[in-house]
Amino acid sequence: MDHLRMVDMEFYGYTGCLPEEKEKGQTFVVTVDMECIRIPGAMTDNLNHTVNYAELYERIKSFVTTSKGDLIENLAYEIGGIVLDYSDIPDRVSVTVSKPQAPVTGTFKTMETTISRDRRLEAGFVHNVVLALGSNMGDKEQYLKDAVRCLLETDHIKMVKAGGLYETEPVGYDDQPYFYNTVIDVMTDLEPEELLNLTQKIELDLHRVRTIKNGPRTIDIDILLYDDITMNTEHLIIPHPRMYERAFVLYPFKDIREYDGPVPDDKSVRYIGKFEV
Ligand code: PH2
Ligand code: MG
Ligand code: MG
Repeated sequence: MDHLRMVDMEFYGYTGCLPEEKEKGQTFVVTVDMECIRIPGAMTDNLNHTVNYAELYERIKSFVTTSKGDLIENLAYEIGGIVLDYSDIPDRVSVTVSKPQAPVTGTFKTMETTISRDRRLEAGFVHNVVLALGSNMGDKEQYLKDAVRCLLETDHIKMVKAGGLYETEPVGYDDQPYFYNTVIDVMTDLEPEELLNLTQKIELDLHRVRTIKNGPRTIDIDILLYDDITMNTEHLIIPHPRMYERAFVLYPFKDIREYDGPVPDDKSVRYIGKFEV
């Protein structure tokens, strides 16, 4: 995860439950911690590919210095909304609001709250899913990337994390080229059957032709896990019934999830590098 933080910004504001707090005001200290998988500007060195903290600072300042609500929790929540509206880049934001001069008699350093907001959860992307991707025809890496792009373009899938990219020996049917495999951790608002319809549609769009079982394919997208459900219908078995036997699944899987179970010791799997989406 990449972070961009705006730390200990001091403002004079009027948030508070007591009338005197709303009238006289006091100092507020605000920290904003923005999180995303990869801040695009980290690679491109272009201000348009990140969050311009100078501009965002002005927005936060004008909000904090004019708000007259009761709770610092609500102030922090609203600042989180300002951040997520300002830029599409952060997936999550944590906002800490602190009142070092809160009207409380006694000794304390500060009174503070931290409120986190997650764009994916708020959009209803509440299901955690792991998908396996494989290709052994044409430009294999490009097919894997195209599959991810097609998934993201539907607006029903958000990336959480990608495993590494691996070159793997074919399993099941030998007389075919090596595969490229990876797995991705995503969040979705789709139900399992809807997700299957989507992955099958994308397979067809990417020229997959089903001929030989386990045979060559431009792209294969399999659902490995969906939350912690188990299901077994005509079309769909979750968890994927063979995932724990397959080195080409488990190697990239271990990159994204805790897994202590056995991994087939496999010289048939070669790490190629990061899977950059
Ligand atoms: N997929 C299969 C069958 N065999 N072998 C490798 N190495 N990688 C795959 O993705 C793969 C396979 C059926 O989907
Ligand atoms: Mg498969
Ligand atoms: Mg499949």
